[in-house]
Amino acid sequence: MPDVAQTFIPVGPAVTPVVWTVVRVEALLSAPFGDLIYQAQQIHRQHFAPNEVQLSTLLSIKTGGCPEDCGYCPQAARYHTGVANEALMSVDAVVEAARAAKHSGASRFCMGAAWRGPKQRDLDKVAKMVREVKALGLETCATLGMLKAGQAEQLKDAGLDYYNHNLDTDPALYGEIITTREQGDRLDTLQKVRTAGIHVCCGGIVGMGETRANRAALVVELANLDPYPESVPINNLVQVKGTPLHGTPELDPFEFVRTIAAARITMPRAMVRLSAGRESMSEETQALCFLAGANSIFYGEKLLTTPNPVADRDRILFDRLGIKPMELRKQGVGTG
Ligand code: SAM
Ligand code: DTB
Ligand code: SF4
Repeated sequence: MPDVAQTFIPVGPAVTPVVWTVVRVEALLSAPFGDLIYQAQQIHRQHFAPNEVQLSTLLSIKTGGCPEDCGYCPQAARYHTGVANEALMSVDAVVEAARAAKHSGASRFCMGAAWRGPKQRDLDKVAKMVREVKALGLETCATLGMLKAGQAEQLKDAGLDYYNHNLDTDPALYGEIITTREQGDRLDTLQKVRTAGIHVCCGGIVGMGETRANRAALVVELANLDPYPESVPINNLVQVKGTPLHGTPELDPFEFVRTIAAARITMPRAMVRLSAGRESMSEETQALCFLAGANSIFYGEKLLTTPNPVADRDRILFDRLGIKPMELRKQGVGTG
């Protein structure tokens, strides 16, 4: 296994670039579990306080009826999943939910919409939401699909800190999971987000029937973005009846933990988020994810449309593990 810890020379805000290869990351993923976790934990401690985890709360501001065909997603109109198609929420209702999230302890509020991309009229309303949520003293994040020219700048002006746009899977598998867009479209939007000066939140989903080599390829693609994303959500597929991926054999939890470790090692300064899939994950697996370098979670009883552990359950888990919620000032994005 390459001694990755030695290849990173932290030099202030930038890090000496390293080009990752699938062979190299597959070697990481295939290392003895203890060696991999030890290395990830060492790198984690070089860059972060070891027992702090950041809390993001999600809200689906526009649910269901999406024209895309993502094989994992309960919100695609073409699948019969029982998710009702709802209009874009009012600004007041979103701000109320953000206030409740802050009260419950979240530091970042992420607004998600089931769109291929936002229409201009809708984006104007989302910009108002961002402005008001930011004014509450929360970090803001939005995930609205593909952006057109000027839209990222509009969101930045409104105070958007992060834009979530996932690469989702190995580029070689992309066309088997989504046919209504190409991964290159995602890269275009990510570039627009970067150019507008918004932090990038970009990760993917595992547990979709992929191989270890596919997971390595996803991690490589994320880590070789220049610069790599500030936030990296690693989702375990939430299987929803009616979606094409329902019934996929479950991923070995240790493979999930390995993927987190590989993300931490290859993107040492990123916030690595243990994202979807916690509802059906044991506390022990979650603890291993934190040990492997995960330092962020989605917090609150719902993701977008599917369940997530209730806040009390997470508070108890944090107490048992001696983990504290990360304070906003340590997360690299000011609220001013
Ligand atoms: N429509 C926008 C888009 O696709 O970028 C924003 C919302 S979309 C629901 C955000 C992300 O949620 C997707 O990129 C995918 O990674 C994740 N996601 C969707 N369904 C999921 C599932 N069943 N399990 C895990 N992650 C899922
Ligand atoms: C991300 O990577 N995971 C979140 C967030 N970004 C938007 C979404 C998970 C969605 C899980 C399925 C659902 O609840 O609809
Ligand atoms: Fe639509 Fe996003 Fe779901 Fe794909 S993941 S179907 S784009 S809401």
